[in-house]
Amino acid sequence: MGFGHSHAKKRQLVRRVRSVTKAAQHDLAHVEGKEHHEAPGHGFIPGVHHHGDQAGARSPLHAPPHGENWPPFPNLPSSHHPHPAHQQGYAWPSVEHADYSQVGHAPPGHPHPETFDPAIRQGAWAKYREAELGAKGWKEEVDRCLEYGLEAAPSIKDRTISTFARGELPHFAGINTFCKTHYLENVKKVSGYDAAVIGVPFDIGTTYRSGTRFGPQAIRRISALYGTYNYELGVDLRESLKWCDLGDVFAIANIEKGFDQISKAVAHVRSNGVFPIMLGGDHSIGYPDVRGVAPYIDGPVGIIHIDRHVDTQETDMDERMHTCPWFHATNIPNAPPINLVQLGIGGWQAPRPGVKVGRSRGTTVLTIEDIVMMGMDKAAEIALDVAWSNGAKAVFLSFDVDSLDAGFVPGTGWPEPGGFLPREVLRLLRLVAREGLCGMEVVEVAPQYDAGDQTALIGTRAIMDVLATLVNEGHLGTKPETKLPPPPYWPERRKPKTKKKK
Ligand SMILES: [Mn+2]
Repeated sequence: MGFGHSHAKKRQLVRRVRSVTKAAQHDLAHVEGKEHHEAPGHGFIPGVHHHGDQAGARSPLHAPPHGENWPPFPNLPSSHHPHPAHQQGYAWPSVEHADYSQVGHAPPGHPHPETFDPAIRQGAWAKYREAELGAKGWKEEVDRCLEYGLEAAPSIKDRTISTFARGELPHFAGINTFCKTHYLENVKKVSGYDAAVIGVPFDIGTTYRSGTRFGPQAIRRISALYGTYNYELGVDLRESLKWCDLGDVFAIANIEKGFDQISKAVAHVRSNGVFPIMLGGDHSIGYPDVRGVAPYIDGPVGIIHIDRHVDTQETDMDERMHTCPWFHATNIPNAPPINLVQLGIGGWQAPRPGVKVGRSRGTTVLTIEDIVMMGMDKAAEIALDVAWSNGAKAVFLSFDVDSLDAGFVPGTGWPEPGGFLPREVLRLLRLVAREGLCGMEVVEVAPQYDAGDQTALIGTRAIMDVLATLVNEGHLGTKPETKLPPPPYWPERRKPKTKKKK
């Protein structure tokens, strides 16, 4: 039955609609494509545009006009109803608008002129910032796509498109390097880049759910969703950063041999003066990652570790598992535990042996509640003060996706409720990256449990936001020049008195 009417009642309704006027009946018959007319030839012919066009000329098949209101939508924006000035199908010609592109310009009478002030609103700041970013990198990409991927078929109007997908577009096409950056097959050429992505498909350090060996694949796949430009951060990595994807480390299914392979790969990149970005992999890789970087830093290395778990015990189940990286990393001569700061710790997955190590070695631990109560900005300031204290010359960043609330990161080995919100941890990441980094890792993405790629997506986002910050703060790539005021909501850094010497 349905719709609250009996069948008989519904039939009456239909009849009433159909009998409004003769003209309406006629039009309805047209729409439904039914024979309905006494005049010979006045029938519906599929595929034939049978009513009047713009100029009023009528098809020979067409009988007299239907009245003043026919056709009903003469400017319908479709190729079915072409506009005389836009035969390709755009119904409305473009209109000349007043130009408000200069800083501080606002249309007269706008009720909130302060929304156009780049000094106080990120929305306005970013709009003007975009004009400063340039398009050289984009032009180079178009040239490369046309050279390697052939010019598009003649019917394609946009001549920047190639036949074979070789660049950012379409996002669903192409080979999944990280964010569609260059795959550098010959790693000996890495010195020509500012930053390099290293996949670390390793999960034999896991102590519950395995699966992080597929983390790099998952992060790369979902990274195809991203372009290189971020509105509110006012950066286009394509214009400001030379980066490449080195593919994956040949990870061995043995903890110690695996660590050796990872350290050698990371050391190769760092020793060439290139910023290494590791896609984990379980968190045991934190140790070989720092071991690959530290020898090339002329002084102490600080570690900023964002996680729900301290990961500072010596062994777990008799091996150096993913609960152990910072015990071993802080045994590296120039990675002292006094420079290790751990953010977001807490919950019911905290083996007590690691807590004891942190206590005796003097590491700095802030729980989620510490950070929520003091705010992200204050927590970041503490993290920077600790990591850069005592003459540290560089800082390594370790981001475990399980630092977020379990609801945001199902695709991980040890999800724990009560962690960061995405926007909290992204701000924290940007703030702790602002004084420069010597490398970073994103760990514990296990796509088998990832319902909609959202865990891999936050891993991707963490990398992108950190790279944007490093570029914007002048630590990596080329910082675009600017005439704008500093970005809103970016707190001034208060340096402690015991700050490193220049
Ligand atoms: Mn963790």
